[in-house]
Amino acid sequence: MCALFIFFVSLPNLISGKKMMKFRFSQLISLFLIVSYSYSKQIQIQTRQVGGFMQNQTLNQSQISQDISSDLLNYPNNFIRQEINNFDDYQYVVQIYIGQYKEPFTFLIDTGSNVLWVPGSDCNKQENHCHTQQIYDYSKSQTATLDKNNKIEIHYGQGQCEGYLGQEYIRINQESQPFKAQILFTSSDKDMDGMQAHGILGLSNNKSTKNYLEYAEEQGIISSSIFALELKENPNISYFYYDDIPEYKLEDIIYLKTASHDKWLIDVVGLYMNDSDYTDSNSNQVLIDSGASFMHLTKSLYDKFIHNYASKICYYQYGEYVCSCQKEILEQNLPILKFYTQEGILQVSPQDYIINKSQKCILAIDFQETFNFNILGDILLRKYFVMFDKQKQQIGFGNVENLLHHLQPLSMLIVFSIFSVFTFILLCSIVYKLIIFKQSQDQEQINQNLISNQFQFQNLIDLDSMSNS
Ligand SMILES: *[C@@H]1O[C@H](CO)[C@@H](O)[C@H](O)[C@H]1NC(C)=O
Ligand SMILES: *[C@@H]1O[C@H](CO)[C@@H](O)[C@H](O)[C@H]1NC(C)=O
Ligand SMILES: *[C@@H]1O[C@H](CO)[C@@H](O)[C@H](O)[C@H]1NC(C)=O
Ligand SMILES: *[C@@H]1O[C@H](CO)[C@@H](O)[C@H](O)[C@H]1NC(C)=O
Ligand SMILES: *[C@@H]1O[C@H](CO)[C@@H](O)[C@H](O)[C@H]1NC(C)=O
Ligand SMILES: CC(=O)N[C@H]1CO[C@H](CO)[C@@H](O)[C@@H]1O
Repeated sequence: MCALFIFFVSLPNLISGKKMMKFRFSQLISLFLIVSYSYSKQIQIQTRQVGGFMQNQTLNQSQISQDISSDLLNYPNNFIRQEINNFDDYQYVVQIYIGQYKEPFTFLIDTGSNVLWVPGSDCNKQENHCHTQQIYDYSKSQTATLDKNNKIEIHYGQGQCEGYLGQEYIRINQESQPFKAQILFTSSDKDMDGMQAHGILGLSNNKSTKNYLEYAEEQGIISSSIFALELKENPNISYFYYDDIPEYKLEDIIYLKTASHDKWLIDVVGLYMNDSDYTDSNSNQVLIDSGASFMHLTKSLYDKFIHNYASKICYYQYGEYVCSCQKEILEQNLPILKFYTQEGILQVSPQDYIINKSQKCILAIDFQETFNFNILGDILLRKYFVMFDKQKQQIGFGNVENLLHHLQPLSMLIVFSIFSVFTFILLCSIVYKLIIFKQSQDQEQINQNLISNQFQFQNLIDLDSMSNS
């Protein structure tokens, strides 16, 4: 850009004189070379920085892990991140320790619900059905408290459970200090048999209930209740970040205000499938829900998606759409879903929403008729580093590469418009200068004529005077 600008600034001088032109032109070329050289140098430096950053993130990961474990030994309270267990890219699960004997339990990370629950003592009863044999027997704990009069039922998109709210000591990590948090000890559950965890870890944005990180913060175990998810596809490792999220993860993150005080909802200003506008004023919000494996669109949007795109290369079988497995066919026939927010575009491409399940490529997009917003589950979360900040009521989306990549059309547009303005100015100045040049040439011609006329006139006068004398 700089080079272009200098080019334009020097141009008017360039055209103004023939003699000047030769001199200026060589000067200009060398200037242009210098500028473009330094510009390319700058780009090189930039990419090197990005490269270094990448190395930190990937190659030196082992070192970072070492740092964390040594941190754990030296400062038992200073946690950074925890590995997440990924079950077939369907369920993301972490381990938490309950009670004075640090009994380990696994929990599905769910930003879509607000209760932490574990199967309780009553699951032992014959008449009760629980999805797992492993229970937390609160009746043997000296620290657990619960209110048997307060029976609670929770309904999820799929499945439900019921039990009693209580309190018990828990630890985020085996080495962490214990803190007391609210837990639902279930007595039975239904349609939970596919769940690969003992319980669910509710991490919604509900203002009227505290999640376990807020309890930990309140009791001084961690300094902040902010958490972040970095979900990956198998075999890549997924991470759960909390307390102290590394600075480098927060570079280039965009923050979106939550649109609700009880859910991780964000406003979308537009929804596009490739370049077609599917913005729907009846569903202009999206829920960021790690408890959902798929994407659950509102029925009307889902119907349009199936009718206009998926039906061409996918067929319905046993409750799901089975699609072609060929990458080219998928990319040619299916659109990129683009959710435009105030700060950037969140997008999901066919390669993200067509997933391999036991040798079949199935459509990981579904519909729901309960809510008037779209639910974006792990399909979206796998694309971005997502930070949840309940205190500031905002969600951060990181993954520089993706966001920059997606915003590129916009920056290209800006560059293009600046370029066209400059080209316009250039053309104008060329035309203007040509006119001036022409005019001055004409003027010169006139002057010359005038001089020769004068000369002739002089001669005439001389002749006159000669004839007079
Ligand atoms: C990444 O590397 C740069 C230098 O290569 C260093 O200054 C920075 O602290 C590193 N960041 C992390 C998080 O390790
Ligand atoms: C938020 O929590 C309160 C108290 O537990 C509950 O009554 C309410 O239904 C929750 N809201 C949502 C949206 O889950
Ligand atoms: C995940 O792993 C696959 C292959 O194992 C690799 O191709 C891909 O780039 C990885 N993705 C990320 C985000 O690291
Ligand atoms: C799914 O897996 C099969 C082999 O297991 C592979 O050939 C195909 O490319 C995969 N498809 C997608 C969309 O990942
Ligand atoms: C969507 O756009 C991609 C390129 O961005 C293109 O390859 C694909 O064919 C388009 N899909 C449809 C259904 O138009
Ligand atoms: C590949 C790489 O960058 N490795 C570095 C990881 O960090 C250690 C200690 O800071 C360096 O010595 C390695 O060169």
